[in-house]
Amino acid sequence: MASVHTSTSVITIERFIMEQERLHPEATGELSNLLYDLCLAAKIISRHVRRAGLTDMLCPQTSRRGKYVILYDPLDGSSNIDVNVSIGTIFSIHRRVTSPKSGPGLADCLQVGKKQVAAGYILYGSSTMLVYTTGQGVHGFTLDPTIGEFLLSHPDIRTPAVGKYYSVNESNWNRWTPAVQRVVAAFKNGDGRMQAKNARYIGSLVADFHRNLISGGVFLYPGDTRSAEGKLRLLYEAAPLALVVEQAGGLATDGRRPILDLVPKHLHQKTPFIVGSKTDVDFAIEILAAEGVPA
Ligand code: FDP
Repeated sequence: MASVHTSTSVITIERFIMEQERLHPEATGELSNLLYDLCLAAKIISRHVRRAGLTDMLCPQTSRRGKYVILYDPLDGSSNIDVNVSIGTIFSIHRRVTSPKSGPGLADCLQVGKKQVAAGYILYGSSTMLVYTTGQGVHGFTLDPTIGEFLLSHPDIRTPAVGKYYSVNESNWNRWTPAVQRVVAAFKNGDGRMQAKNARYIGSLVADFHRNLISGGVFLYPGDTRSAEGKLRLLYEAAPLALVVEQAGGLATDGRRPILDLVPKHLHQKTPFIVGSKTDVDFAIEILAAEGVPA
């Protein structure tokens, strides 16, 4: 992790971004400005989520010119809004490949995950947290509602190599391949070198991912007989969380290939997604490979 200058124990996200920018003399400040805008968006969405008044939220329709594109899922886990369960926002930032003098195009968005310049999420839970990476570790900030600032609360997050939890929607069991069933059964019951894990499934990707990132765990949304590619979207769900988890020492795969190596063909493309603690994801990859079938 790049070192951050601190003269006080409280570091706001604005100051953190500014200090990180200073470490890159070539920076124009455009990425920092985008991150500041994201913080503001996070505060606005958080306020709306807390008031459960989502009807008047604005989504800018105009595309501006600039060096970057941002892909985001503004409210992931939306089926949980009405029942007061944690939800989140996921974002992914790419450097544009088309000319910044013209408006952004599809080619700017359809880039392989490892080319992301920044990615992260905002979790609207018991507190609001913003967790992000620019490729130099993963840092978490908690919104202090009394002053309206995100404060650095989780510097340089590292995820445990072996997880306590497995997170999967087990109601899909009968639709999975035997290989996926073996993987989940091993997480559930233990299997030689794999100790049995505890189950935790909120059904809100950001919340499930965040818990596993901090406490250690593996989240799975494999393909099934209804949808071979599963449910989750590559560009604005799987890829940004894959960058975060890898920066924290974990792994993300579609069962055969690293998520960050997948070349997207469509904006809303889905992908099977297995993500979390390195040893657990490696274990899943090994079983799936041995059985020769995709997740
Ligand atoms: P939701 O449909 O509530 O928006 O991709 C969306 C998502 O939630 C994820 O946040 C969550 O992990 C997953 O779908 C839950 O899907 P299942 O209900 O099929 O388990």
